[in-house]
Amino acid sequence: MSVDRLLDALRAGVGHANVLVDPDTRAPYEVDWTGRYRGTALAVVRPASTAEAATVLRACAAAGVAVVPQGGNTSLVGGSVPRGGEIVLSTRRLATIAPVEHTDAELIAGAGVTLEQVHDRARSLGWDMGVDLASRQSATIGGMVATNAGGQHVLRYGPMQHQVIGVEAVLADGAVVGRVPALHKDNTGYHWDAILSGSEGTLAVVTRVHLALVPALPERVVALCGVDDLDAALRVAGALRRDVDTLLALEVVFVDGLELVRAYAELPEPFPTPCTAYLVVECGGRIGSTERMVDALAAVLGARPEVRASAVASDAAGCARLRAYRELHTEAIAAEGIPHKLDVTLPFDRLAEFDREVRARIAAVSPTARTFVFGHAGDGNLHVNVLGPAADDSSIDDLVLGLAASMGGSISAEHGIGVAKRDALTLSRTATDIEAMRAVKRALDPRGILNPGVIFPPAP
Ligand code: 2HG
Ligand code: ZN
Repeated sequence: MSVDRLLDALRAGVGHANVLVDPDTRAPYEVDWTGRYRGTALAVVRPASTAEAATVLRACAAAGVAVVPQGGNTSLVGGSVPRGGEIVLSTRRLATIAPVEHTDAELIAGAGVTLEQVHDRARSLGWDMGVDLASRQSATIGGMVATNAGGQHVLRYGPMQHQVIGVEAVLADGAVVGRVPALHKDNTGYHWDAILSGSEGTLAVVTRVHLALVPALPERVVALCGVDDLDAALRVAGALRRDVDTLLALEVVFVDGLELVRAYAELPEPFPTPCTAYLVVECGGRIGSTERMVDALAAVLGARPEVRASAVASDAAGCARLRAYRELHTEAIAAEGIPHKLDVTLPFDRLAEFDREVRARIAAVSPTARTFVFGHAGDGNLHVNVLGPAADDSSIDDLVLGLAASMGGSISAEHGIGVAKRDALTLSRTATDIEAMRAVKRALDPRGILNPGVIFPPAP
């Protein structure tokens, strides 16, 4: 099929206005959030229903043209932008949120519904969504399932996969699989939500998701606590995990990142004397639980010799002010340049050693590089952001991922593999694992149409 015939078939499927070929209208879909990954698409196609998405995939399969599924385009590993010549299938018009009969503890969200829209709807029903991310205004539910997104509340509720009751998705040949609404217990063979979780658009395009909500915890308490190093932060975190049963998040930042955020957002110095590392702790509870949460936090923080200074807030504005020291890291770093973003997990007992070692090794090979480390202390997940090296220089990425793997860690805790880490996949998965994953890919997408180049290096 010629390109013109493909574009005609796509226009017939989704309407003329939803096939974007003009370079200016395509442009925002062709570059990732960090500016590090970009490519030219043949067109951007915006289906508004599962049936339209199936038509798009059937037409692309017939033409042998690759498809890059894209939701909110918040991937940090280059997994949602074209490499060159593909059709970008934007899920943004799959934007319906529907209730589930007989319960308000669940929702059915189109793939293009944003996380913030799910939060708002869930909260209006007296419930909440178990996943939260700084990119909540843009990140979409379909992409979050496909990447098994994590975020700040994994400690309490697990990653995106744990919030999913069922999915509906379109395979590369246009066949629709899965079941929405789904049943809570349905052990009838392979689970599409599990198969597609972490598939990063390489196996199918998620179109609708049946989500489980969590009970709303309207009262929040946030603490910021300064310590001497990551070892100390982890010891305090361990005590909080043991003794505070309302924990939602246990995050860590360091003084250099905190200073960057302070300059970026004009925030005050949190304590009279700066500390080397800071824990940001969030608790959530039902109405009437604030005092109990404050007391529980104060009891642990007051008893730990590692704590040099602490501040606790229980009003919304105060909580937001303390959270901002952590949450604004990504934005503040992006304002300085295009970062190399590495997202690793380490065994808890190697985290502090990794932090020391990674900074020293980066400084040794790239003395002008600026390294920022922050992350989800409760999950053993550190984000290493490096400013300085050219966007196409992968030596720092290789160094960080190699170090994490050599210390028993994973090269991706929550951001996925995308194109950024595909050459490092062998550091975290065995050759047998990778061949089995490739076999699944071949079975579901024999012509390799869906997101080629993501997760696996292109065939030589
Ligand atoms: C976070 O935890 C996100 O804030 C982004 O996963 C991390 O910018 C990053 O590297
Ligand atoms: Zn994160």
